[in-house]
Amino acid sequence: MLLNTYNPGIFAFSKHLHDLKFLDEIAWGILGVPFDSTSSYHAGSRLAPTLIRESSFSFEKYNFAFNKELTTSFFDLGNIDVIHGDLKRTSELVEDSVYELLSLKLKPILLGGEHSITYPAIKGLSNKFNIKEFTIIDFDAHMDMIDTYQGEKYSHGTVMRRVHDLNPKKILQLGVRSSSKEENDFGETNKDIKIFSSNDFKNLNVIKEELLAIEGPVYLSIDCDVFDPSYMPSTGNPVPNGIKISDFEELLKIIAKKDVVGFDIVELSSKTLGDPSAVTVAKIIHDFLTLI
Ligand SMILES: [Mn+2]
Repeated sequence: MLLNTYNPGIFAFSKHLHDLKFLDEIAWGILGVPFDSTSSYHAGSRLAPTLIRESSFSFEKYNFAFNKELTTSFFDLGNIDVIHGDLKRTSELVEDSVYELLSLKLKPILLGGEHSITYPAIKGLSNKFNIKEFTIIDFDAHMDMIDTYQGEKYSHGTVMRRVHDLNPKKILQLGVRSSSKEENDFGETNKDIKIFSSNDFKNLNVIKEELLAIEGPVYLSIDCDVFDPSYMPSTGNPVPNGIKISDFEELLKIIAKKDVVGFDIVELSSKTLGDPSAVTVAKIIHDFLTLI
């Protein structure tokens, strides 16, 4: 069997799996991770991969915002068969699945699920790439940098601290507007962490320059709570005063020119087909695949 997955539907415009064996270029592989067991407020992101895929069919192949058609090759491999309530075993499945994708010459796109899945995704990549050369770009309302959350080392609230333990070159956190004092102090004392708050988006050029200067492999993680709740109400831990979609699009144009080796979008929490938050997440994936 190809990966430990099942398929509840595919993302619009994805290629058929039987074309995989004819693939001679690098392409992208979509994996859903319907896991939300450590969610601390509005759980429900286990349904997000299905809602995102369903929403993806509302878009044209031509992407008006970027005057470009979606021509990137990608395959939707379905959902990882997660073990609800067991982050450790689910993380092992995510890490193994990401590594397996790489052996198929596919770069991972993970549809969360909660943010904790980013850590095993990056670990899976670190089996092939040198993690010390990685820049992690993390769009998030929260720092997720606390050492333990409710006594747990591994949780959606500690995920970027665990990623930091892996010693990437840099963690760039964009759109932050919520943290503990301990996390903020940790961010200020560690020079490999750089934070731009959502208020820093008033001067977007400074953030653009930071992104333009990135060299080496990039892992992009988008916690959809980075967006203002007016755009993205259906998320696990919404926080007022978030970033705008138009600002994000400007930054995505720069990020897409970098050597992005993996991408996840997490924390959509909804039960409603056609939820505008799910449509927005699907559009971000469509934009990413158009620009990359
Ligand atoms: Mn997060």
